[in-house]
Amino acid sequence: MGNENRKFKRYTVTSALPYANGPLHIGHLSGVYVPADIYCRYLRLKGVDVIFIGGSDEHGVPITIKARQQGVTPQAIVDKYHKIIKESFKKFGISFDIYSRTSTKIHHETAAGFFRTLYEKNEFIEKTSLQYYDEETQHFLADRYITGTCPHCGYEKAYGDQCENCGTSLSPNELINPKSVLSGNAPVKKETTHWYLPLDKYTPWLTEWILEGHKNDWKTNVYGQCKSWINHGLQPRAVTRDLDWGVKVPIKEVTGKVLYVWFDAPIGYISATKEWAQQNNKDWEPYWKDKETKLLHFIGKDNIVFHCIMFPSMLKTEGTYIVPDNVPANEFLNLEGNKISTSRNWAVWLHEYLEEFPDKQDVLRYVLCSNAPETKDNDFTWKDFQAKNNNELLAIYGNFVNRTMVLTHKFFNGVVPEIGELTELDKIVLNEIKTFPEKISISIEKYRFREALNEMMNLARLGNKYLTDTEPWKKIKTDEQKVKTILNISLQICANLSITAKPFLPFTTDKLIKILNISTLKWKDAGRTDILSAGHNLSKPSLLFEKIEDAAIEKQIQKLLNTKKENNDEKLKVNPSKENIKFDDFTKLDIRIGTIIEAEKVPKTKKLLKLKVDTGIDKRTVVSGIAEYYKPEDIIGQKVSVLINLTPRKLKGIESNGMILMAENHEGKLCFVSPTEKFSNGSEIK
Ligand code: B3M
Ligand code: ZN
Repeated sequence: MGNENRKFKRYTVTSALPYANGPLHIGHLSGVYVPADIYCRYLRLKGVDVIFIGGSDEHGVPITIKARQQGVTPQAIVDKYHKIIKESFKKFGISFDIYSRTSTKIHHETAAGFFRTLYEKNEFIEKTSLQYYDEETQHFLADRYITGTCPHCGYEKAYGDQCENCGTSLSPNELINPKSVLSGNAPVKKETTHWYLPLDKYTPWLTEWILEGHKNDWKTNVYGQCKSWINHGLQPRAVTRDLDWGVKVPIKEVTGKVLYVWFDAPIGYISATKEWAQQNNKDWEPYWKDKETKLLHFIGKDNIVFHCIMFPSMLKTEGTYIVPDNVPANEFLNLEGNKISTSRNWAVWLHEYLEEFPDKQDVLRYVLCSNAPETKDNDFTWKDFQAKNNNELLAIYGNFVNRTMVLTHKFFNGVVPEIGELTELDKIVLNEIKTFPEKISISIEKYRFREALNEMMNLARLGNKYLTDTEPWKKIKTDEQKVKTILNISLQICANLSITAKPFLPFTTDKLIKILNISTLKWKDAGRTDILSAGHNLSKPSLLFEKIEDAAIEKQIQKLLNTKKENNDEKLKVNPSKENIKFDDFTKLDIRIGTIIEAEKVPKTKKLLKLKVDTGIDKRTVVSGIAEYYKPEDIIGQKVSVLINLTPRKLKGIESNGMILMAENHEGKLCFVSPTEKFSNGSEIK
């Protein structure tokens, strides 16, 4: 039941609401906002009724943590970044119909109202359970307030909601050695009551709707993730938290609890629509409730489960809403071979880009679209950025338009010449022009924006080649009539480009429209070869693109090299000493010399080895996160220090009895702590 060919009355297009806890970088643009913007601009050119929604996500733990780190209020954080983010979007031409924020009154009311409806329909499970609590700071530790070792990959800095190393979603209870982010202490458990959305209950519907209904029209990466979630068995998800920043839980006797950020944030799309409707004297409801509306969510891959499983389940359960027709999620964009990272400052920040390359928004839009991580993670490099500008935008698109304009001004005073008798080549080119709009449409409507962009450029390539083949600058001496035809046809291609390139390169096409001295055309005009009539006056030509010199690129590369160096210097710093402990505390540790007698990899993990260690007392199993540094076959017979009285714990289903002591250097590399002489197993370390 793919909906690709269905006609819809209107479109509601949402793009993920970025957390207002930092500025935007190229990864944001490439994964979500450039594709969504292309799509909406295209629909508008077609005259379709579309609303394009954006806004800042201003709740959630990342924001309160940042506020705490900086010693300011969460409100101060979101006010600051909402402004910066909104400004960046505007400068890059992301053409939202509304860019809202989730701290608005209308959002708090809408989200609370949504919760209340489900609550009153008895859709939630109310459950009291033991949850981690930081006694020192008196906080329950949900989501990012708690870190520990990932039970799946052994990564030691996994969060309570997700392991950023292996991407698995987690709950705080799954973390090994949990620690409070607030005090650094090991948490205790304390009773608390929360409301859960019973996702398990919706499994039959989700199976039918996604797994059967969208097998063919959803992207493979999106479909695959949904399938894996559903097949692994969905669990009830808590939709409330013990926090004070967020939308208050709208139940009378409840205090100190807010809605889970992933419950309120997607409702932000609805609140923003309401706000837009109020401002524009429209009715918001058809955009969310009419079956003739196509609802689309543009997001990054880390948001798939929330937009494909959780939010649709909420909408469906509420009962009056439509569910998304598609969720065209992208993979991630890397930068110069490394994962973009805010904490390591490994990013190209949009506000910084604009300082270096003012007026080159379209160049970045172009590069990010042509390189978009549509089916797999992709890489942004400055060299590629330069090459795409110089060899494609400038050499093909810019060069073609410029040659056409300059020649028309030179030979015909900037007046569109008449088309005369046609050669075979002219006929072929005229026919070919007609084929582009449909090719581009098909790709855009399938969310294949790279392909669509390439087709658009093929139109410029066609024009460029036509000029090169026909050489009007030579023919002018012998056959002026022919030159008139050639330039007329070339100008029609320029006019076509002002339509077909508009979704991708809005700033450039605005310039082009001015140069051609025409008003904005509609998508239905694309393909026409009589857009510009003979006798029409063109404006003065001006360059659409400029060459980007090596020096500008070197500067950017150097900036990244400096970041790399700073990160390494940072790592070289030795960690400060921990708090003093009593000697008695130390003597509680029973550390012995042992020998590794067996070693094997734990399947499906990157870091774990299952070891058998002779401790002198017994031969026991210890699971250790050293697989990245040691091969199993190389460490048989290795003398090690083992903490033997650590409470046994299960790692990947294997009971681990103790811990091998390792030294860790500034690069995070591990090595054994072994005796310098042959010491027998069971020797005590004191
Ligand atoms: N703020 C997560 C993110 O920025 C989240 C998206 C919300 S969309 C409703 O990755
Ligand atoms: Zn992990």
